[in-house]
Amino acid sequence: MNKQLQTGDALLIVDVQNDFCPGGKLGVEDGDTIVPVLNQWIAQAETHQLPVFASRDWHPLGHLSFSEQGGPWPEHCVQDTPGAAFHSDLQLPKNSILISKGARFDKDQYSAFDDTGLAEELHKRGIKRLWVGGLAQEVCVQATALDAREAGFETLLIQKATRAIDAKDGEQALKKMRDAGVILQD
Ligand code: VGL
Ligand code: ZN
Repeated sequence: MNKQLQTGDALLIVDVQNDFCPGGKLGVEDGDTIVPVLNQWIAQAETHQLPVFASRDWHPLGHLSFSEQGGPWPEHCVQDTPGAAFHSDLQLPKNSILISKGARFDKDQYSAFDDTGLAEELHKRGIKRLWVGGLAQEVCVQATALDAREAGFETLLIQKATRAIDAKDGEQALKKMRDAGVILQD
């Protein structure tokens, strides 16, 4: 399936955390079904000694994105809570590079590129192409993939490795990503 991985590629796994999986505070239907798929891609990345980047939504208590604070979402992914932990079946390599986001007091960060320095780090490592998967398809995955294109990376969305909160929004997100030059990989 993924023998396409080559030098200059990296895997970018977006927010595969308990709160975005069934039973979580902002659970995506079948969100956990992407975990075994991602594990196969992780194994391939390791075989080819390619870097694995993993972002996590990492909010302080009382974050402005929470409905109690007037934001759009129920409280989720609070720092150091079980809901903010990566899904326990996700086999992240020990040398994965973590990107924490959503800890700012002035704005939310849906994209793993939003004021995190990620684009610079990827350029520094000679990464040209990104394989993206994770949760949720129409929120942080979309924002991340669009920013990846903007930053000049060839970007592939692993469709079997992402799920949407809402099916219609997910479809719209796919269209937006495709229009921006993201390759939808099945
Ligand atoms: C996300 C909603 C709120 C995501 C993060 O990771 O897709 N969605 N915060
Ligand atoms: Zn969030």
